[in-house]
Amino acid sequence: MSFKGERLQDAEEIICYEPGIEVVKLSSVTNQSVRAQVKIAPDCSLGEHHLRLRAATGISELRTFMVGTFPIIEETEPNDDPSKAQKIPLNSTVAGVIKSEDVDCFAVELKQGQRFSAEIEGIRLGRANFDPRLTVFDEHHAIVGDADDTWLSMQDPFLSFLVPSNGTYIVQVREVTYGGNDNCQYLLHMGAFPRPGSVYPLGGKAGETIAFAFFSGATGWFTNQIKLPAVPQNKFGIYAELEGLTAPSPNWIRVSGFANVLATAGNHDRQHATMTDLQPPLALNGVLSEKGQEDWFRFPATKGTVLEVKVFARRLRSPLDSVIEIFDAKGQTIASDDDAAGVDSFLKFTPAESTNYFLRVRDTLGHGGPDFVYRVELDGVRPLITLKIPEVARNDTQSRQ
Ligand SMILES: [Ca+2]
Ligand SMILES: [Ca+2]
Ligand SMILES: [Ca+2]
Repeated sequence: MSFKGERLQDAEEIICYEPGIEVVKLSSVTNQSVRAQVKIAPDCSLGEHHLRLRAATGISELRTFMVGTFPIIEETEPNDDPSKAQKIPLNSTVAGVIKSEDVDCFAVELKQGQRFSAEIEGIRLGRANFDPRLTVFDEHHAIVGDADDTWLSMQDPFLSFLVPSNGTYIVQVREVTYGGNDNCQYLLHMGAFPRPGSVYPLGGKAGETIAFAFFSGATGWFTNQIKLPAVPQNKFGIYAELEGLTAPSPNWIRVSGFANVLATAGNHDRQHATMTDLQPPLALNGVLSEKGQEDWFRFPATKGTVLEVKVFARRLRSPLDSVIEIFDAKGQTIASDDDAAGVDSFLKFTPAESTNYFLRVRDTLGHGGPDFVYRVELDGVRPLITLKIPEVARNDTQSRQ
């Protein structure tokens, strides 16, 4: 691990904010660079870890370090031309940089019918405003896969497909407009791992073990049993596992203090609404898997007790642009919303009677698909204090006026 910067000559310590990374020693400390030997524990949590360098005369801004499951291979230039592609074994992570007008090519040997996934972590490393693009070519220079941005990982692309025929494939990384600089660092994961774009349900009750179903075109749906943390969390990353391999980055869910209600098959009109007798707070979960689909739920509410109805879809990287409506027991609309929380919907209503109410969920443009997952939380109004610190930079949590 190396740190680069200014006035580092009296560095004394690396402060790690999460467990699992042990600093064995600091070496070759100069005023502009510090190298460290670190040991990562086998049970170290995957994903982003947060570090600071402490020197005798000050402390650095926060920096991030990603922990993954694959061995890291450094990119070697020249690799711009496919004929110079660097050979990479499957289930490896390449650490590279895209400089101005740079193109990086890697060669992988693939067998017909096997699953091949490639995923870039670029913008998510938080080093630069980097917009990577990922393209895979076969031996005849025909494009087999091409991705720029994704719902799950935003500007970072991934691909996952079943290999059409045996051969040497070229995996190409570049900046989408052929820009780049020394800070456009990336991790490129390549292998047979699963790369689901969506997970269902989008949350669960704190402390419970829940069956989460992951989906990608290359795997179909598959299920993992995952134990949720004991305390509610607004956004929690879960890593899909299939055939002993783990996805390189998480899918995002909610960990709540209340139970799930799952959509029942065919709940696409009021007569076939998914019915629950659970009183709120609760979470309604479903997938708008077909174009034009709408999902209906029936739930009880208490006269005069204000309810907040919050959709979590786009915030958790679902492509869904939700619209919700609340109907009373007679079928009259009493509240509706489209975009009160970004493109996610939010509304408050006060039940006039203690009776059953209906909720309808749909996509604003009638889109649908296996990744159009949603979660609607029905909760009472709770007192809340929010503290906001002006964001100076993504990785700077120190106060600065
Ligand atoms: Ca290159
Ligand atoms: Ca992109
Ligand atoms: Ca909306």
